[in-house]
Formats: sequence, structure tokens, C-alpha cells
Amino acid sequence: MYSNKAVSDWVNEMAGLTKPDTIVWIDGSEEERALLTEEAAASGEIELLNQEKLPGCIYHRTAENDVARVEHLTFICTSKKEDAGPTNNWMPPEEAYDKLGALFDGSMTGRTMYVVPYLMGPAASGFSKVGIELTDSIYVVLNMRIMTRMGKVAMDYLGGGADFVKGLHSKLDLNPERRYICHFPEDNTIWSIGSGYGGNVLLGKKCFSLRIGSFLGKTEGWMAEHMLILGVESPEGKVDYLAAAFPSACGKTNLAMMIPPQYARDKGYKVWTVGDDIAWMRIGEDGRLWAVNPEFGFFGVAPGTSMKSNPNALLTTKKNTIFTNVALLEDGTVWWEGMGTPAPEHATDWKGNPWTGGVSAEKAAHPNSRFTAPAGQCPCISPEWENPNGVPISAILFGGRRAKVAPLVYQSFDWDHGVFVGATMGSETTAAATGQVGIVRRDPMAMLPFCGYNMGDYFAHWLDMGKMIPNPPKIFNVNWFRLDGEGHFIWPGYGENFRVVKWILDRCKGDAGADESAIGYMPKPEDIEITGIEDEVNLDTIRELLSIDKDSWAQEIENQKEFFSKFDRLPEEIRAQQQKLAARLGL
Ligand code: O2Y
Ligand code: MN
Repeated sequence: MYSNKAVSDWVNEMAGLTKPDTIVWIDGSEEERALLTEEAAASGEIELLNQEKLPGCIYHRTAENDVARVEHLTFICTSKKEDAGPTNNWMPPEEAYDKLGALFDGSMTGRTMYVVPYLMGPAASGFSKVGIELTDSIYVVLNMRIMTRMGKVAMDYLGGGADFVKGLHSKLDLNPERRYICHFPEDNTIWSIGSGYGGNVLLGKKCFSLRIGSFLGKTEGWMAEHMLILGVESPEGKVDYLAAAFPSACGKTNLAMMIPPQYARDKGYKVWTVGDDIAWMRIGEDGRLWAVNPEFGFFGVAPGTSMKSNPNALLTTKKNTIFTNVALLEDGTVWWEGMGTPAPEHATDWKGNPWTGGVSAEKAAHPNSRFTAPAGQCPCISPEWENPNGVPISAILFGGRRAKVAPLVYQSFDWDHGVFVGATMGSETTAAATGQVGIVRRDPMAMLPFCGYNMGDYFAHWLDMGKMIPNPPKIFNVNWFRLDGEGHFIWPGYGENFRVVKWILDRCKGDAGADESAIGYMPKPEDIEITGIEDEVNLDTIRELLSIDKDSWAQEIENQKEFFSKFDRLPEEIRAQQQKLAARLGL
């Protein structure tokens, strides 16, 4: 159906390896979606949900052993091990092609191979990139239809060219012993086998947009980052944009879809979502950094999403959404822990078992259960989210979950200092996650699992970009999770984070003052607006949130040094920034 020789040659070669019974070329049409949905429902791969209450919504249960990304089975296959770096698993490309090739051999016999062309980025943008995923899973095709611009639009973009990322995926037998996610950045290729879950198989997302994307960004002079993008509209109608990176479990999706507090809404402020997870950023003709969300949908964690925590996310999922591993209710709708509605008396849990709740019951929805929903359905989606040029970024935010060391917010002194702040990002573990409390998990720029090359070179790329951007965004660090002496969160978080975002954007415009501290520029306590939260937060609370404890920072610097000791290619500037920080702290 498409005439592109490079594509058809490669599809034929992969079909020769995987030996499917049939090959179906995906066009992205509505009729095709309906037929695939019907076929997957007939085979049991998906279930239709209550079409009156949740129109266009379907349900999928994964294998019990296949519920999240598998970092230990994810490899960067560069010719030289040192190009993958000390923080990635590495396999030589020949070994990976041989090993996975043996697994792919005949893996689609008795199945259909779907040829899924997709576009990362808006169709009208010169910055967008094409991928083609070959998969034996209808669930993957239906997800890719939401998460990317899929089908004819991508082949039209590619035209007769050969510049596309070649992705091969087979569920095989979903055996974790035969599960690998291999990236070949030097060949623009991704091979994923043995999984049917999210980030392992929706190859446009982490595999292409971040791992291959970051490698392309380094080579071509742009940045592929694990960042949300949002805009704040002032009462005068001017919108300023920021991009923000957080490790998991820091409320990234909530921030991306934040509802401003009442005082700000009364004044006429609005928040617009451009993207919830990934930003591709380039230098614009005006010398600013411009960001595009390469994705077309949200692949969000369901548990904890409620009308209180994130109404915009919940409302996005009311139609045309795929729910994975949540609980099913008797009326054909869905439920999860933290949805904000009472636990049902009867449900079917994510494993397919009857569920009646109770104190000792297992969770009805898997903690990593997901919704795949079209971004365009989000009530606060930005009118600019498909702008071919992207949006101009005024501020970059880094953050993490820190009980004591990091203040509510500080601004880096300059770009290089900001790169150091991002490189030292991390979160403290909570008991629920690991059984250990207070251990810092370093996750530079939230890219540790997603950088497709040596992370030392990645820091160098950030530093190089700073030299190339005539008018770079200002860089900030935020921490919504500071604890008081009794272990309670001091800052109310959620929509109230708008107050901090407002200071940040005012700072970028030169409209807010700051005090210089050893770690960066800090707001004056009275510059954080507290109208409407005075019963929880007063000026003394803000002072506590902004305080810097020298002993904690001394410990922090030792911990950073230990983390950096494993880097073989750490840029000298990062070490220099650390020395300057220690000197400013008088250590
Ligand atoms: O577990 C998965 O397969 C999904 S991971 C994921 C999904 C959406 C956005 N971000 C992430 C992540 O791990 O950062
Ligand atoms: Mn993510």
C-alpha cells in the first residue's frame, strides 16, 4: 500500500526472520481501529468496556510477570562499551543481533505482523521524526495509535526517504527469560522481544523519543529530555512556558496538568499542558530554546489519579482510552486504588480474579496500572501543543523528593551551575518503595534509565548546548517534599505548587527579586504568595522551607562524589561546580 523501497526492503527482511503468516500495513484510519478492536476483542486480547459510560474505551490485562519497564533487560548496543557508559547495560551489537535474532526467528509464525509507521512530533513540523514498528500485538498497535501520529501521516512525512527508526517487536511467549529491549543507536534500530507492556513495547516512547532521541540530539545539536512542558497564561493573556524533569513518584503528571489555586484563578491565571513526559528541544531562530512534545497521548499511572489529585488527567480518560491492569467493575467500568470513589464490593482484579476488598486483600489494580489517553482530550491541553515550532522555554525545572537538604526552590547562578544541579538530581526512597528510608537514588535530569549513550558525554552535551543557546532558559531546582521534625510534609503541594512556578516565571521576566545563597538564588519569603493558604503556611513556614542546613549539604556533597566516582567521562566543569559549591558553603 505504501511505496517506499527502503521500508519495504527492511519489512521483507524482518518478515523473513520472524516468519509471520500475514503482514498488515497500518494506515491509522478509524475503520482500521474498529476492525482491530473487534479482532482483539474476539481473541480475548482486549475487552470492550461499557460503551455508554466509557465510549471508545477498552481494557487489557498483561501477563502477571510483565507489568513494568525492565531496566535490567534493557541494553544500549554501541560498538564500544565506553560509548554506552557506566550507567547503561551494554551488549556488543553483533552479539545482540545474534542473540535476539535467534529468538525472533519464527517468533511470528501463526501470527500477523503489523507494520506501524508513526511520527514523533506534529505532522507540520520539520523537527518531527519517523519510526516504523513491526509488532505481533494488536494491543501495541492500538496504543501506538493514541501515543503517536500513526499510519499514512507518517509515511507521507517520510516520502521516499530512508531516515526512519527501525523497531522490531514480538511478544514471543512473554517469558521473562527471553525478554530483551535492545537499542542500536548507531543503526537507528530498536529490537524488543518477550514483553507486551508499555515502556518495553511502545517503541516510540522511551526507546525512540529518549534513548535513540538523546543519541540523535547529541549528534545533531538538540536535546531529547524526560520533561513535561507547561504554559502559564497571565491575566493579560501572555503565556510563559517551562520544562521540568522529575524522578518517578514526584507528581510529574500532576504538575503538567496543574489547576492553579483560587487566588490565581480569580486574577485570571491559567495553566496549559503541552506535554506530560518528553520534550524535544532545539535552538530557535530567535536564540531561545523551543520545545515540542513528540507524543500524541498520555501513558499515565492510574492508581492515585482522582478528581482531587488530578482532575484533568481523570477527565482525559473518559473516552477513547485503553486501561491496562486496572480493576474491572460489574458495570463494565474501571476502578483503581486512590480513584477517590469508595472501593467496590465486587470487582475483578488486575489478575482476573474476583475481588471483594477487605483489610488483607491484594490491590485490585496493579500499582503500575495505566491509562493510554489522547492528549487532545485533556481539558487543559495547550492551544499551542501541536505548534510545529514548539513553544519557547523560559525555565527548566529539576526536582526530587528530599526530606531535608533541598529547599522549596532555588535558581542556579547560570547555565553551567544549572547543569550541575540537574546532574546531582535525586530522590530519597520511601519505605513503601524499597523498605529502606532516606537513601538517595541519583537520577541525573531523570534520564538515568533513558540516556542512549555515555552519561558523562550527556552532561558534556548539556554544557555544549549552553554555549550554543544565545538566550538560554534559566534553571531552577524545586522540592515539594520537605518534611518537618515530625515527618510531615511542610508544603501543601499539588495546585499550590503554582505559587512557586509563578515566582520562577516572574524571575525569568525580571519581575521578582531574590537573595543570593551558597546554593543559588532564593526567593525572598514574602515573594511566595500565600493568599488562601494562610492557615497552613505563613512567612515562618516559607523561611523553614527555604532554609539551608550546612551539615546536610556537607553530607550531600560526599554522596554526590560517591555517585560521580563511577563516571569515566565526567566533564571537568561538573567537578569544578561541585568545588565551587563546597567553597561557597565554607566546607
Ligand atoms: O512501566 C512502564 O512501562 C511505563 S514507564 C513510564 C510511562 C509513562 C511515562 N513515564 C514512564 C517512566 O518510567 O518514566
Ligand atoms: Mn516518564
